[in-house]
Amino acid sequence: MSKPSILVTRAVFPETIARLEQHFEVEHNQADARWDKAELCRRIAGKVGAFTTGGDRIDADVLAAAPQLRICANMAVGYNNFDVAAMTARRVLGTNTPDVLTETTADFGFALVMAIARRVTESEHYLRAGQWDRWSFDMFSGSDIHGATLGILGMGRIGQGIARRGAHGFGMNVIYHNRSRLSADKEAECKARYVSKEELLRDADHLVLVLPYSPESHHAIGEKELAQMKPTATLVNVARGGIVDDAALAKALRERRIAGAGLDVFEGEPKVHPDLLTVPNVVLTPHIASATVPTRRAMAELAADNLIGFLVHGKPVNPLNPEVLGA
Ligand code: 8YV
Repeated sequence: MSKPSILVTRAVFPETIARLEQHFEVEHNQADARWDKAELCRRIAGKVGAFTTGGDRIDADVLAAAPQLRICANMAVGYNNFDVAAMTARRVLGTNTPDVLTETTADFGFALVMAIARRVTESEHYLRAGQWDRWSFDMFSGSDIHGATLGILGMGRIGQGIARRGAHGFGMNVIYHNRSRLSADKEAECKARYVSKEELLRDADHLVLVLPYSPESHHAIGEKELAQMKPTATLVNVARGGIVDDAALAKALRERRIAGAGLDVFEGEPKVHPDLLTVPNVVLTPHIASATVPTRRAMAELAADNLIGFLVHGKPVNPLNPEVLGA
């Protein structure tokens, strides 16, 4: 009997592909070519499963091109690239890779907090440009991390990881805002205090965004919110582009209405708003918060577990629309 066919849209670890090949005919984008929507539609036609990443938009058009499709397994915890309603209507299961990237992403969130607060990349550029010719009392003075108020917008797993690092590692005063309040136990573990969004914006010295992207969180940080922050505050986004209005942020940075920003995600990435590229008080990284070798391996393996679990054993590990599994 021939094996079911699946598509792997991006280059991933050869070991993961070898494992998938034990169960499936695998079409693998080994060259990591950039596929536009038409190419994705062409490649996904006839496949029963797809191993996707955050850059692959799975919408009604793609689904229409793949009538046999039963599962899209995202190698990411975020899944705003999936039109889940359209997938459910077509009885296509979506899965993601939660938990395995929590601590790595929280580490990186903290790396950006530190890099922007202590002006690490800005001062490095200065040194590399040969501009450092003497010590001066206020050269690249930043803001403190220890003892400062860490604000977290979106208090899921990654937000809690960042809170724990801030509270336990740096003695920060941690405040957060979230759709729902954490249990008392979790708040105690993170030493975090629930506040309104207004208080969060007003009081945070370092504000970290870790909320999922949805139409409700679109431009959760725009001109109005930036105006509520302290001029000495920093902003870090390790969640999704689109949560921040990048044009408004670039303007606020240029006008020094906030002190700095650390951004790993952008509206319309991999394109970056040109104004963000020209302001000095920003640290920009290309969506690498989960990029350590062990974590990327764990994400790839979990996406493969979901494909094998569902297509071979009828039991996915991380179903996003479990209603598809019934009947
Ligand atoms: C991925 C991410 O690198 O997990 C997520 O939601 O944003 C990142 O870890 C990216 O989405 C590729 O799939």
